[in-house]
Amino acid sequence: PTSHGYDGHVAVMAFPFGTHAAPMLAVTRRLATYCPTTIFSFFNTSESNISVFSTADEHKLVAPNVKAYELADGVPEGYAFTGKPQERIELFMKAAPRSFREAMEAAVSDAGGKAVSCLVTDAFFWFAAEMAEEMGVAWLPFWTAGVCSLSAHFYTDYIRDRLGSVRDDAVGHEEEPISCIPGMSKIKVGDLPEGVVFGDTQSFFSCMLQKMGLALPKAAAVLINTFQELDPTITSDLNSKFKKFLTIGPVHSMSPSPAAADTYTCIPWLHKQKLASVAYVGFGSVTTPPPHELVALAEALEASNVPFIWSIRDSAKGNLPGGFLERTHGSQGILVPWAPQTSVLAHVAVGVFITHGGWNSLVESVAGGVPMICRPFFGDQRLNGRMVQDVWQVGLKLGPGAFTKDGIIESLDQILYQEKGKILRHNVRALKQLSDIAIGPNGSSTINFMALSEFVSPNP
Ligand code: U2F
Ligand code: KMP
Repeated sequence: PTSHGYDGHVAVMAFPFGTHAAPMLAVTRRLATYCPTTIFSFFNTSESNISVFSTADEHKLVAPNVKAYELADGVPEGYAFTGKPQERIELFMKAAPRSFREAMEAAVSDAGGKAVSCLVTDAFFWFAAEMAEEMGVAWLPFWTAGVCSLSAHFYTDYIRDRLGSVRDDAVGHEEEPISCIPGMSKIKVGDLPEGVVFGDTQSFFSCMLQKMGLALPKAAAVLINTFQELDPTITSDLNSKFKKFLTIGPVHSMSPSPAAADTYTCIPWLHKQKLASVAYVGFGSVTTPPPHELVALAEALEASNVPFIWSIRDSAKGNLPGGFLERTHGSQGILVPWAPQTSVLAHVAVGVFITHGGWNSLVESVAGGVPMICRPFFGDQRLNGRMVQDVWQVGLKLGPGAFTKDGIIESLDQILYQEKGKILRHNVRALKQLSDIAIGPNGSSTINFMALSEFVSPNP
């Protein structure tokens, strides 16, 4: 887009790891249709751009007023990876303030000199608060997970003060409740993201989240992929801490992207299954469970004879028990390297979701009315699993975390065949209704989306 006829230029800054860029692009798509006279420059690494733009988006032109820009990944030339965790994230983040500034110059020049008028960024980019201030524009950070984890990061210093003795080592304190924060009475110390009070509180990642918590009150508005009725207490508390707090989710239904390709024919397979009978299994984009847990899960599925769709990377299949693929694939279930997850979870044949509890998966499961079995791994996932089991009561959380064959057999039985499952299904369907209302006409997420479009467009 050139400057002619356009009255604003929004720089959208995506985080290119985990499932952050996809919901960010979804929000950008919808905003661009609401604000047709505003230019949207979408900054993301080329690797992440390839995965988030569908093949339908020819030349990455999703709308005439949206353009994707390639951002440096921050890996120095000839760099030898040491293999430490989060190495790519650290390299990316260290280079990010500069990479974004450089890419933004190119976008401004492409836009015929139209200066950036607003920064919509992943909330991880705490440094964007300062950038926006220097540029004299609004900063709109987007938290791609839920309010519970956002609250944990916002209150990190406070929690550390209150739980002083627990610092660095939660052993023996895992079961202590976090009663000092509004809406978090069911949360236990051991559920917090690592780096808040236990684990490495000084790691690059923990510092990033802590700085984010301190920067958010400077934002013109904080955006989040949830609906306010899901956690009214935490939402209203954060609402009182931020200038504006806009719940604009579930993003995948509020701002739907072109339908994902069903390359491995999951949907036709589901059409042949009974109502609420299928287990869908998937652990998001970052994690694969360790080999012994994959074995436990495979054995449990086989022993319980539950029909399944398992989204599993080809590289992990080698860890499945001998003969499992031959005995089950195509008959009892299907194993696919990638599933059209939102459509799978929306299908009436799916009765349970075995998940790591990543936030996108969680809201997609709620929107599909599907109860969950959560096996959390890191970050916000333990908090999400706790909320699923003890607050919303829409699923079970495996404790103390790991999969065991008997644990999965028992959970599948409870959810698919026992009274417990009926209650969980009833509860998750009630949440689904609230979510549908939130994204409907005059719903809370719809109203908040309108407020957001007024921030980004000078003449809505
Ligand atoms: C990080 O999330 P993850 O990528 O690990 O997990 P999710 O938030 O659950 O997102 C996975 C997405 O990938 C999609 C699925 C979700 O939108 O529909 N997907 C698919 O379409 N097909 C497949 O076969 C498998 C997945 C992080 F790890 C979490 O802790 C955070 O909560 C999250 C958000 O910040 O980011
Ligand atoms: C890699 C990632 C993510 C991560 C850790 C990784 C990621 C993510 C989070 C996260 C951390 C704390 C929270 C919520 C999320 O951690 O994408 O409260 O969102 O090693 O890609």
